[in-house]
Amino acid sequence: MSQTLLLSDLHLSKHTPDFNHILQDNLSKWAIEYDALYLLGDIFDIWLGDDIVEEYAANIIDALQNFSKQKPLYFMHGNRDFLIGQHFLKLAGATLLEDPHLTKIYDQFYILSHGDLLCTDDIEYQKFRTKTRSTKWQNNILKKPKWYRKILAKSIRNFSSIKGKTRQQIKISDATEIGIQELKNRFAKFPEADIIHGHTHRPQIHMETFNLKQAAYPFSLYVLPDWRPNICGGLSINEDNQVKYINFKKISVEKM
Ligand SMILES: [Mn+2]
Repeated sequence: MSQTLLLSDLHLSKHTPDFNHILQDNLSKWAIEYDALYLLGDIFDIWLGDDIVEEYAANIIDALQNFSKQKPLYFMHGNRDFLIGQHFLKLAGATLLEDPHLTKIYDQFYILSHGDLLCTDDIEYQKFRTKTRSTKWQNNILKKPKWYRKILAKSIRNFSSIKGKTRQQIKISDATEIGIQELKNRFAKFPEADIIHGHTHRPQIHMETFNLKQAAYPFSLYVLPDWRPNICGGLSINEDNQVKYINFKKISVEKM
């Protein structure tokens, strides 16, 4: 049966060799099993420019390139890897998607988003996001030396790390109904479109609860899982429009 795979929030780095191998090993299988792969942001824990590519990242790029030679690969920026640029995309063979992006997978419309846009209660973060997504700001940063950009990495991480945050601060890092309503309004011509996003690390399938006031149609909202020990997964959509969570990491008996 035809199926498509969507992943986000892998947060890969040189400190996650297990996850890196799971991705690399699976990519060659996925090229056979899936029609396409969507990477919806924060694939890397941090990305400071295409001119700073560590060995672990080069290996991942190779595996992505191998996939994209066989099947379409789509890529959307997250709040950690938004400095991924044209050089990376070309090497990986990935097509960049704007956030948000409306697409049709088999017979169903989906609005795809990383998800940080939806966290409208986090006003400080939204200001930071607007600033750091401007071409002018990015061009300026990419001219700075590596040591400078490594300092910047700290503030990028701080905005989305729950470490040292209060319960209230953690709460404002979730998608809000206002954010979801705004997203639906942007694609008002497609009221039946479902939403798929990541970022919040709160994997869940919301259905009836998101029958919003101004939405002409009920729709489903799928939150992608982040990768953590024993859960390295994503969402698959099959040609019958069935969406399901999948886990690529076999859970060993001892750890269950
Ligand atoms: Mn994120």
